[in-house]
Amino acid sequence: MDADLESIVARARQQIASVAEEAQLADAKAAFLGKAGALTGLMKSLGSLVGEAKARRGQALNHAKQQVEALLNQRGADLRQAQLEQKLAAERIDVTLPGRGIGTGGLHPITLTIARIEEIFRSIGFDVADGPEIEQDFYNFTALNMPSDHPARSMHDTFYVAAPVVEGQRAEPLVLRTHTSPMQIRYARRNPPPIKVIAPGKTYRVDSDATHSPMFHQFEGMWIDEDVSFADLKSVYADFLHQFFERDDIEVRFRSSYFPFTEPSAEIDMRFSEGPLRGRWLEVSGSGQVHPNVVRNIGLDPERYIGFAFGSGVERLAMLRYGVDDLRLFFENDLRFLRQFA
Ligand code: 2NM
Repeated sequence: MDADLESIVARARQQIASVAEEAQLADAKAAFLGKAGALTGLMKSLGSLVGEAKARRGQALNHAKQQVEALLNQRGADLRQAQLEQKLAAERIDVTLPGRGIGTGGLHPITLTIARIEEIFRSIGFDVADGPEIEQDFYNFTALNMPSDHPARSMHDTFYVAAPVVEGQRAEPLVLRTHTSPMQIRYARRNPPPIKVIAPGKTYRVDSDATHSPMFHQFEGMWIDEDVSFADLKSVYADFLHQFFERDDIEVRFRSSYFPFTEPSAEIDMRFSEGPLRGRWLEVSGSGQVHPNVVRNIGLDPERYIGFAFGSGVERLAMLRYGVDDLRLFFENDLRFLRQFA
């Protein structure tokens, strides 16, 4: 081959070998075979030759061109292969690695406690009611004999929720229920006596400190029939406490109190006669005889029907049962705490 062509092919070999990415190959191709390429220029000068010399030079040029094309193709193939191998290496999945494992979930201590409470009350013949957490004023307050000027109705104590606008009119504001009694009212209006029901669930009040959370859990109970008495309340609640704490050394006492929805009303206290809390009276529930106005509001005649109701805090009982000393532990979701109940 002619010396000038050999040196062009040698230059091409060098330049093509130094190309690191497929996209840059086009530049190398243009430098030798493009419009202004080194070989293209020489092709054009073929016209000035004739006969044998022209044929020989033509063959030599073609040969040089084929060599450059072969170099370009080979380098392109090499680069694509290298890229593929890099991608495969980067995306490789080692199927022999051990699996991540499936963790075992657990129920939250408050959920566990509510389940226990439901089980115990079902064993004493109570049904379990369910209902909305966003309530109408009627079910949360009015039906429960709480007059319009009752302090619990103030914005200070209750989370109000703007009701949707229907046909251009905004309905009465709704409230995040401040107790679970509205569920009992709903239940009692749908079911005939004897009414024997508990209503467990979340409740909301504007309150937040070391011993109060804006959301907490309650369970309220109600038993209404023609001859239900305070003696029944005391035996039901004492039975519940014995089953809940799984111990016999429990005393129960009633202390006079006031609630708008009961008359008379009483606090229920308990004390253990053994263990670290022995001898200390602990307040565990509010209670009372269901107020005649409330009996009327659920559609029954208070001259014929009578009963009792109580309301207790789930967190309070869970703390006593499990020995938890800070209410906030239930809401922080620290797994070190929660795993102890799993
Ligand atoms: C309490 C204390 C006393 C109560 C009353 C009613 C209902 F629906 F019958 F009116 N449910 N719960 C009640 C009574 C709740 O909580 C401290």
